[in-house]
Amino acid sequence: MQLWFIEEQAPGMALALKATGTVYREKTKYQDLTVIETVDAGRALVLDDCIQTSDMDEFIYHEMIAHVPLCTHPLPEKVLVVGGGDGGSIREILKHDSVKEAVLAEIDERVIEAAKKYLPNTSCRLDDPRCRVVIGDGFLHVNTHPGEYDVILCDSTDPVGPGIVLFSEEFYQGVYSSLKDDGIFVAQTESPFYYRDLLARVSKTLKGIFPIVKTYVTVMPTYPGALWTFTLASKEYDPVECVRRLDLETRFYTPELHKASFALPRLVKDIVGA
Ligand code: AG3
Repeated sequence: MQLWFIEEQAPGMALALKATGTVYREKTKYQDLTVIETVDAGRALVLDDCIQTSDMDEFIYHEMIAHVPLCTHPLPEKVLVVGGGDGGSIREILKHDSVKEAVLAEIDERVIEAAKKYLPNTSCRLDDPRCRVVIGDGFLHVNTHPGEYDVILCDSTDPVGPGIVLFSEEFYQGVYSSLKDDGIFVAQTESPFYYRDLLARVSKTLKGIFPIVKTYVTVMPTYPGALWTFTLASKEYDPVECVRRLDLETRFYTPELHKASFALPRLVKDIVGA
């Protein structure tokens, strides 16, 4: 018998991963949470039928969401992750010695617990003394912590369910106020093929709030369309001009790739008006 996990990524496209079974499944207060064991991609975390991380490629996403802003900022000491309950972003952030505190504001405690138990490679730094976990609404958090953070990452799900508010102008205003005067924000902004309008809207909205807004791209084999975007918004430092060369242990990120990832395909330039 063959077992396949299939994510219907778009009405006419699906990604299938051959699986050996379901490791864990739970309906949390917010979403359907499943951990599967796959043949080629290792363990994968699936929320509401959407793959969030897999052992095969999570390092690409987490290194790119974390090291691009953290190597742009000259001295990141206090960092916030909104969402990101699997812990992958925290693991990367804590590779930076300058970071004194990494706060994780995750609304769904069950994601954290499941990741700790079933995705040890990703969640491995969640119990680090420099990491503080806040179970709660990231929207509320940024609106109640003015001027606190050097860097804020929005490591959200797709803009459906609990993640939808994290793509709103009101949230971005909160992020701006929660950053210090030279702070940097990065959000995962989905596939340019399947979330074209969202990417355009996020870029436009952030440009109305921050002086420097740039989109960068990477490849994510298990995500819809495989070409993935992040949007960086900065109060002072330009992510293409300022790239600190740190001795980080990475598998994907390099200082050269940092710069190169801002060289956009025409398709993406057209969407974000670059
Ligand atoms: N967050 C973005 C996942 C988007 C994937 N979408 C999908 N499979 N339809 C990832 C969280 C990792 N910390």
